[in-house]
Formats: sequence, C-alpha cells, structure tokens
Amino acid sequence: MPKTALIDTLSALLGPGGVLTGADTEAYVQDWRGLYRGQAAAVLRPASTESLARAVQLCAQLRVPIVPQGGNTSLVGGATPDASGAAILISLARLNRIRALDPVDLTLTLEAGVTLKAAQDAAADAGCLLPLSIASEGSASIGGILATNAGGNNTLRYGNARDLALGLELVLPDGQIWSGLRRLRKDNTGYCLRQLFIGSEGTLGIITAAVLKLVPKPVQREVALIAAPSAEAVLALLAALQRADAASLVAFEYMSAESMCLVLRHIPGVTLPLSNAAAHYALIELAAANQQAPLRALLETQLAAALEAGLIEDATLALSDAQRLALWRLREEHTEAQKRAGANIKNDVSVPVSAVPAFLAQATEAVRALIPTIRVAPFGHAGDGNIHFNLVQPPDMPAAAFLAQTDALMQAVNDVVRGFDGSFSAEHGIGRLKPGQMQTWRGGPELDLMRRIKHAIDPHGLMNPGVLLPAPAET
Ligand code: 2HG
Ligand code: ZN
Repeated sequence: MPKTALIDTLSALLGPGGVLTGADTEAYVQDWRGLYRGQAAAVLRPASTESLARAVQLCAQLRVPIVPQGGNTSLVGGATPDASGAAILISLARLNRIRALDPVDLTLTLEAGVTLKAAQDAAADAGCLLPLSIASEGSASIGGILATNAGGNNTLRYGNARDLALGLELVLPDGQIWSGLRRLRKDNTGYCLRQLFIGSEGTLGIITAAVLKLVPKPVQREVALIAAPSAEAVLALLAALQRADAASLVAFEYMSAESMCLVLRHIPGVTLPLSNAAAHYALIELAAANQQAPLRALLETQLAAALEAGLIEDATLALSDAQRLALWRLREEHTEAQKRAGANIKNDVSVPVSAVPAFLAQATEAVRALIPTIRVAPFGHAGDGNIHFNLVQPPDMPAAAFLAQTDALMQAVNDVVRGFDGSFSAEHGIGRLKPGQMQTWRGGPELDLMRRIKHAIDPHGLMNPGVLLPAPAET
C-alpha cells in the first residue's frame, strides 16, 4: 500500500485528530535531550485501545515499523524513531482516562497516557498514595513508565514501577488485545507475562492500561537536607536511619557539591538553606500513614547523633509544606541545571548500596584521568545504589570535543561499575543509547533468551526497532 493510502486508511480508523503528518510530527520526533532526531511517516494519536489495535494490525500486515511514545521524556532515546521515516509513531497521549480507583483493594486502573502527576493526584483525592515519584512526573506517562520500569525517588521503600503493577492491558504486535487488568495480590498461574512487557521499552507490544497498587496516604512527612564531609558519612547516616525505622524512610537522595552548584547557578529562585556549602548532600524523607509515629523526633534524634559523630556538618528540616517542596526542588532540578550548564554525558548506573562511596571515588578518578578539567556532577538515589554519574562539559573545552569523548568516558565509568558487580543501566533503560553495550553486559544465554522472546512475540521485528536489543552487526 502506498504511504498516502496507508495514512488515509489510518485516518479513517482513528477519526479526527488521530493522525498527524509533516510539520505536525515535529514535537514527537526529537528526544528531550536533543540527542536523537528522527522522522515518522505519521504520528498516530488513538483515543481508544480498540482503534489502536486496528491500526497496529494494519501496520503488522503491511510490515510497517512502530515506535510507541508516552510523555517523550526518555533520557536514552527510547521513544524516538530512526531517520528513515519508515516508522509510524504511536503517541499514547489521548488514552488518558482514569478507569477505576478502589480504596479497599488499594488499586488504580488507568490508561497509558495518564501522566504520573495526574495519577498521583487521583490517588490523593481518594485518600491514597501512588508511591512512585520521578523528576519528570508532570510529563512522563504511565505507559512509558511501565514500559521502561522507571524507578525514581521512592524505590528504596516501594520498589520500581514493576513492583507496583498488578495487571496490564496491551496491544500485541499483531494487533491482538491482551486484557490482563487483574487486581489480584496473589495469582500464581504460570509465567508472569506482564513482567515481560514491563521494562521491554516498547519492543514487545504497547501497554495501553494498567492496574497499579496504591498505599494509604501518609499523614506525616518529614523532609531534611543534610551536608556531609564524605560520601562514607552519607552512607553511614543512611544505615543509621534504616536501623532506626526502615519502614518510614521513603527517600534518601544523594547530591554532590558540583551538581548542587549547578542547580544554584542555573535554576532561578533556588537557594541553599544551609550555612555553608559542603562536599556532599543528602535529601531525606520519612513518611507515615498514622499520626502517632514520632517521625519528627526520630529524625531530630538521628540528625543530632550524626552531628555529634561528625557524620554531618549541617542539617535543615522542612517546617512547612512550602519548605518541603523547596527542599525537593533542590533535588529535582539537577537534570535541568545540567542541561543548562552545557553538554553532558549521563551514566545511569547502579552498584551495591555499600559500594557507593568507593564507586564515586574511583569513577571520579577514572574520568579525570581522561579529562582533568571535567565537571563531575553525580547525584541520585543513594538508598538504591543508583547514581547518575553525570559529566558536564568543562569550561575550557568546546561541546563537540567533549562529546567526542563520550564512549571513552562511559567506558571508564562502566569499568568501575563492573568492578562492583553493578549495572550500566539502572533505571532509564537501554533505548537507542546503550544497545551496543548489551553484548558485553548481557551476552551469552541472557541476550540469546531475550532475542528468542523478541522473535516469538514480534517475529517481524516491527516494535520499536533499534531500541534495547543490539542489531546483529553490533554483537
Ligand atoms: C533523576 O533522578 C532522573 O532526577 C534524571 O532519573 C537523572 O538527569 C539524570 O541523569
Ligand atoms: Zn533518577
């Protein structure tokens, strides 16, 4: 079928506003970081799972590749089409209904295009909490979050996206709909297929709806920012808080001096509410769903003991919602500040929690050996051992010269990660950025199994080609 006939047929299937072409596809074909720019034959915006399924069936029959896209917030180019213009991009943005919320089951059933923020608000309105929080939650949507198994700030307490999903509705590569929106807490019925699709980055099918677990809404939240002389001290404080009350510790986020400096320099309206700058910072949040838990006293006692022991140099506690949000803003703006500071190279890596200080020291040494003036600006989810070991263009080096060193710098960081049995891809996924490293990290039976699963579910290789799995030539 010629391209124009395909687009006419898809337009008839999806109705008004369902198909965009030409200049109207602009916002969809470039990733947020500006690393990847592709082209799409058309952008589909289906308003129902059924119409999406019919469009996928047609694409499958005609062997047209498909790129699913949620909020287009991928940091690894996972939702950007290639430059050929052959693919149809499917935006889930109009599948944005909350289908059900059950405060007894503590479940939220919602469509893929609901933003995480809207999902959190729906849960809060019903006296519940959707315990997933990521910096891009205003734009990132549930389908993409599940397709990439996003982690974020509360993994420490509640797990990654996959730990919150009880059921899924999917459109398979041949256009079949799998309605697996189950709300069961126990369901041992063979292979757990939904977990195969979660984290598959759109390479096995398109998530159209999900059932997510909720928890009772916290009625107490305590947030503190601390300054510490060393990463070892930061980790010692984490261990102390976990010993004191692991159940109430919902976030323990790390920020290096360099990364904090970039936030203070590039983000208008933020200030550091501490007397002095420090080498390391952590943001701590405790929460409880009952009024009785003595969270404030617990945090004050722990911080006083840490001050006494020299583990921290300074601390501030949020005394109002506004202060709590301001402290979180200091953490959430690191990605934006780094973008504004110049070219940057992201290393979304993880190591065992106990290895974080040694990892930070060794990785810093490794990248400085390559570029002595490099700006090393790590931050991230220390409580999960997930550090965004991000590198920012040095002032004395043009962006192109710095980016030309990307492979060497990532390799240097990954060599250190490997020494700690860590992961080169902690929470952002593989996308288009990292398939070339899959053979090294997941070669042997693991990659072979992944390829066989891919072939079994998507035999024509039409779902998000170029993402996650390396092309045969790359292996
Ligand atoms: C975060 O933790 C996100 O804020 C983004 O995962 C990390 O910019 C990054 O590298
Ligand atoms: Zn993160």
